Order: sequence, then structure tokens, then C-alpha cells
Amino acid sequence: MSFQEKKSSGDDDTIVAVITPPGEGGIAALRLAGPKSLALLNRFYRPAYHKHKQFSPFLLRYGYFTAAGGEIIDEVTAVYMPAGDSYTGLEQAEIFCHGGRQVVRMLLDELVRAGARPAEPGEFTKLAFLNGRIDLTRAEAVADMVAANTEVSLRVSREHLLGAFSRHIDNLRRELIKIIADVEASIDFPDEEIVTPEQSELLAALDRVLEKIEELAASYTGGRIVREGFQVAIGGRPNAGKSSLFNLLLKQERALVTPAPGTTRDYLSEWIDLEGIAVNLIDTAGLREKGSAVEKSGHERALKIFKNSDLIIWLADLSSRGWKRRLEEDLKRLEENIIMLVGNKIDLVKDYKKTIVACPEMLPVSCLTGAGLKKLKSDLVKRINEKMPDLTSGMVVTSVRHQQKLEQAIKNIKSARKKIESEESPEFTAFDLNLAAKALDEITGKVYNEQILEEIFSRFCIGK
Ligand SMILES: Nc1nc2c(ncn2[C@@H]2O[C@H](COP(=O)(O)OP(=O)(O)OP(=O)(O)O)[C@@H](O)[C@H]2O)c(=O)[nH]1
Ligand SMILES: [Mg+2]
Repeated sequence: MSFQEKKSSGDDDTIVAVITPPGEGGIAALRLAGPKSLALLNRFYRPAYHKHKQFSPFLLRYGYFTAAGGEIIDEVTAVYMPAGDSYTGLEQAEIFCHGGRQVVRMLLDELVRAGARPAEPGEFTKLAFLNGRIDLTRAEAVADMVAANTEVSLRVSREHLLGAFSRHIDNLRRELIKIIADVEASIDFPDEEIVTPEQSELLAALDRVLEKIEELAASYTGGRIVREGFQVAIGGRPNAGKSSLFNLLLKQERALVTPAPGTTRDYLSEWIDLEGIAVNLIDTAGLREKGSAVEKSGHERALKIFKNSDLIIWLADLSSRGWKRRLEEDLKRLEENIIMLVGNKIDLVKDYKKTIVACPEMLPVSCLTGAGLKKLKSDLVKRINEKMPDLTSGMVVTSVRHQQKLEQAIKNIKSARKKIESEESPEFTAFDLNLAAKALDEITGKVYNEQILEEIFSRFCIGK
């Protein structure tokens, strides 16, 4: 289905849903979208004053919502938006009532009894897409924007919502289409009546697009961090002070701290906001060779957590004898992980600087006195920022769906490249390149099918 063929969901339904969160609140809002929105609004609305009698576009009116029998259900304000000039692109009305569960339910019931259909999850945004108001990446950004819980994720989803990302995809597509036209010209005019580009020119042009798409696809690692947060695990031998550090970073006594080794058996996980970045901090069970069965399964879990973490803070107890030898063993085991080395309990070690001279990258701290913790936090932020994508452009892939389509496009372009090099018939090259363009079109929604829409909008809640 192409962009031009888009219609509203195919029927003349007027849909309704509460668009504010459930529960009690000062105000709740209901939205109607569809050709009967204004008629339905007029049917239940009674003005408080004469001058609020008639609805005109975008002017808030003050009055009452009355039941079918005429009795007043609530005092409300309401607004109407004409088709072509609303979020969904359809005629729309919004009613603001008091934010009580029962009030909302009664208003909704009246509207449904009068013929409005309860909206499906994400249906308002889906209509906005189907009516050509926004493209798919922007529709998806609506959900991300609502879910954003840190400054960074908000900034990225806002860029996507405002269309920076889809404009970038469209530019890449345009470059690709130009190349396709050149390739196809050599199919249509095999006698070379018109000048077609040299093989080397074609390859150079393809490489330029390929490089840009690859760069965009590479931003996904950072995009995943923006979306899912940055995972930091605290690891180390039993009694190293992992739970103490966890509590300090969390600024609350969340994990149990005792002098007995093996206190933490299972892992604990909490979110912290480190300078606008969502960090998922995990306290793990201390690693040691011997231990009870419970401890052992705690270790297995810890190892799995380390594997999935973006960074491990590895804690050594500088006051314990033989910490260096144990650290060496541990580091060997963890060699593939990114580690930040921290030496704890410096308050117990007389000349700690001498002790760690052989470990220049080790950060000395004391969870008891708080010494070194400021530096630990700023180092942590630095390490996280190194892995964060450049957010200034908004060109960050945050969605698996987009990432898969980009990978598809890369694969198709690479295959086309090979065909040009081995001088295969241009039809085959054009075929691959058209597939690549289609993959890009599926990102913005120029090409879509029901399954793609279902995948995207099922993530939404009712009322979005
Ligand atoms: N003197 C001193 N004691 C500390 C320091 N940090 C932690 N401790 C103590 O060391 C003991 C162990 O601390 P925890 O935070 O429970 O250590 P853990 O690594 O979580 O231990 P497990 O969960 O058993 O693996 C507790 O008695 C803490 O009070 C420190 O910097 N200095
Ligand atoms: Mg612990």
C-alpha cells in the first residue's frame, strides 16, 4: 500500500477513549475522533452561559455534560477541532471533566451508548499516521516520548517526534533512488544512446550511501542505552563492600550490609538517574570458590549479569590479605567485560597508595568514610558518556525495528555492489537496490502492511 492510498481506518466510526491516566486526578480528558465527534459533543453538552453555546474550532467552551435523560453528570470544558486540523486528522472533540473514576466511566458510557466506538490501543496515533499527518517513525516516537523517564531519552524521542530522523532516512532514500534511476537507465537503453555512469562512479555513489546507512545503524548500541538504560553491575569477592557501594550510589539503605561474607545471595537491581542518564545498577552476590549451594547459584546469576552489563564496577577489599592475587584471578575470568576497578576500605589500610601502586587504574575509595566516592561517580559518568551516542543530531536509532530495516538495506546494497563489480545484468542490481529502498520506506512508513502497524501500535496504550 502506498502513501497516497491511505485512508482513515476504512470505516466511518467515531472513536472515543480517556486520554489521561487512570485513577483520580484534578482533571480527566476524553477524546472523540471521527465524523460524528461534534454531533456527539453537542448532544451531551449544555452551555453554562449563552456565549458558550456554539462550538467554534479550538475555542474552549464551559458548560455541563448531561446524561441522555437530561440530568447533569459533571461540569466540563470542551473543545472541537475540524477534520484536517487535529491530531488524528479527523474531526475531533475533547471533553475535560473532573478526574474521578466514576465520572469518567459515566461520560464514556453515555458516549458509547450514543454510538461512539471505544478506541483500540494506539488508535488515535494510528489514525494520525493513516491520514498522513505523521510518518511511522514519528508515530513510534510518540510512545517513546511518553515512556521517556530521563532527560536524554526525552531529547532523543523529541528529535524523532519532530521528524529529524525521518528526514535523514528520506535523504538516504533519495540518494539511493538516484542510483537506481541510473542503473535502470542502462536497462532501458542498452544501446547506450544515453550516457549512463561508469561502473566506478556507480560504486562510489553506492559506497557513499552505504557508509551513511552503516553509520546510522552503528548508533543503535547507543540508542539501546538511551532506551533501556545503561546497565552497571557491582561485582567482587564476598565482603568487599558491594552492597555498601550500591546503597551509597542509590542514596538509600536498600541492600543488606553485614560483616558476614556471603550476605547478598541473589542480585538486587535499582534505577538511578546519573546526570540525565538512566542507569540500572545491580548488586551481585560475592564470587568465591567455596560456598553453599545457594551461594553457588547466586554466583551463576552474577556471571550472567556481568555478561549482560555495559560496565562492571569490580570492587576489591584492600584490607583483606591476598587481594591482589584474587583480583588477578578474577580479572582473568572477566576478561571480556568492561571493568572499572575500585579498591575499597582504604580507611583500614595505612598506606593504601603504596598498596595499589601496581594497579594504576584502580580507584581508591572508602564506603565507610565516603572518601573517593565523588571521583568514582564522575569517572562512572565519564565511562557512560563514552558509550553514549552523539545526541545533538537526533540521528540515533533507538528501535529494533528500524535497526533491522537498516541492516536489511545494508545487506541489499552490498549484494548490489557485488553484482556491479562482477558486471551482472543491471536488472539484478536494480532489484537489490529497490529492496534496499523498500527497507528504508518501511522505516518511515511509505511502505507498510497491517503486520507492521500491528507490531507498532500494540505497544501503545488505549488513549494514545
Ligand atoms: N572499614 C570499612 N568497612 C567497610 C567499608 N565498606 C564496607 N564495609 C563493611 O564491610 C562489610 C561487608 O560489606 P557489604 O557491603 O555487605 O559487602 P558485600 O560485598 O556486599 O558482601 P557480600 O554481599 O557478602 O558479598 C560490612 O560490615 C560493611 O560495613 C569500608 O570502606 N571501610
Ligand atoms: Mg552484599
